[in-house]
Formats: sequence, C-alpha cells, structure tokens
Amino acid sequence: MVKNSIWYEKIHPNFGQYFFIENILHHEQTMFQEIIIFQNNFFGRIMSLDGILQTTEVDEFIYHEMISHVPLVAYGHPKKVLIIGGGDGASLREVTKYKSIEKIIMVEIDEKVVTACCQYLPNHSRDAFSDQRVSLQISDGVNFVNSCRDKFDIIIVDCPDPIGPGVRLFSPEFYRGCYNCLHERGIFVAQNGVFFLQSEYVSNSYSNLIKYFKDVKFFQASVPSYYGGMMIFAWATKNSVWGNLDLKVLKDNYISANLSCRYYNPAIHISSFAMPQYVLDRIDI
Ligand code: SPD
Repeated sequence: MVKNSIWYEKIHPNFGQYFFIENILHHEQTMFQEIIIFQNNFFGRIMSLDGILQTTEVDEFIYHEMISHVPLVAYGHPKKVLIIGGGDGASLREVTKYKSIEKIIMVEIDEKVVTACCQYLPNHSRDAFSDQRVSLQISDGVNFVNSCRDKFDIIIVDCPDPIGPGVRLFSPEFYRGCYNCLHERGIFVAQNGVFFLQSEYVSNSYSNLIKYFKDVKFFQASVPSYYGGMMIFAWATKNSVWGNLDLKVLKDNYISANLSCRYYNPAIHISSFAMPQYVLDRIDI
C-alpha cells in the first residue's frame, strides 16, 4: 500500500469499494489487528482495521451521533455510561456533551487504536479522553462486563464487525454481562452492520439479546462510507418502559442537554425505529 495508490475494502465475496490514497498517515500491526489511517480527498482521513473501513472524517458524525444520542436523549439526564470499543473516541466525544453524566467508563481492547486515533484523527475525540469523568480501561469488553459490579444507565457498544477481536462482542456471553451491569431502567445499544449485506448480524443479535432482555428492537441510519444502505443499531432494555417514544419528551430532553448535532434530532430519532418490511421479516418480530 503506497501513496497515490488505491485502498480496497472487500465488503462481500462478490464486490467491494475502493478509495484513492492521497497519503498514508499510519500503518501498524498490533497484537490484535492491522490499523491503517490514510488521507482521501473526498472522505478526509479514513481508518481501517483488518481491511474493514471503520470511520471517516467526513461522515462519522452520522454514526456517532446516532449510536450515542438515541439512547442518551431517550433516557434523559443519564449519570453513568459504559462504552465498549470506540477507540477512535468519537462516541466518547458525543457522550461527554451531557452535563448530567458523572461517570463514563470506556473499555477498549487495543490501546494502539486510541493512540493512533488521538494522533491522526484528533477531531474524532476532540480531547474527550481528558475529560475528568472518563476512565479509559484497556481490556477485553466481554471480561469487563462479566466481572463488573457497577450498574450503568447506558451501554454503548461501538464495535467493529464480528471479525477478529469483534466476534465476542456479538456473543450471548457478552450480552449476558451487559444485562447484568445495566440499570433496571437502562438502555443497551450496539452497531449491527449494514442490513442489506450483513442481515445475519441483526438476526443473530436479536435471537441472542432476547434471551436476556425484555424488549429488543432496532434503529437505523445511512452512513455513506458503510457501503450498502442502512446501518442497523440494536436497542435492548430490561422492560418495556421505552416502548413508545414520545416526541415531546425527546424534544425536552434534547433541549435540556443543550446539544448541537449535524444529523440527530428528535424527529430523526422517532423515524429511525421504523424498519422496512424485509428487515422485520428477517428478524421475525
Ligand atoms: N463495517 C464496519 C462497521 C464499523 C462500526 N464501528 C466503527 C467504529 C467507529 N467508532
């Protein structure tokens, strides 16, 4: 891989997408995965892990605002948040916007991702790692949730696809641990892939989450660099109190959080839970 060449992402056995490399900023094989960060003249800086595009400077706001603000605004005045993964720091950046939050634990398995992203993707974290409320723990997320005695209002799983270190973050063992360290009224969310190409992520996570959680549903957003259409996020709670989200409550919570977003707003929040019929048919709910 060299300057002025092309980086290919093999999305599917039969096709992929490509990006021109203007400049390579970072290339490293860690204990866990291969990290590449390069410059593209349209998407800005792009990070990939093990050949899979993780984030780009230009469209990351869509993914990170949705994975963070959908649970946080719904909950209203969250105090304790757990982020699993998210080494680039952008979910953390969104979470630290809430003044009500007293404690944020972020568990990332690969310290090298955090270091590389702080250096080459500084706009992702924007100094969120130095927020006094943040505790960054470099460890395995599955072990963390299964040994944690704390209870969180919100758990955000900002993980790669279920490949390499990401596999266990889609397992029943992980979901059981998340259930145990979620507050009774808490909300769990996790990225669940681009449905059109990775529908098995949603169907598998539905059948594994429903073993523990009372209410499991999905919301979506289209992120251009995640090729293939809408990206799905799983949402799971211990009871059905969040069954019918009220626009007025969301607007009040949004205003009192004093957020300024580029993608998220309360109307998008409500509409993101509407799923096309072919998705519902696959999940069988
Ligand atoms: N298909 C790759 C999806 C990656 C989703 N998570 C990326 C982490 C961004 N913080």
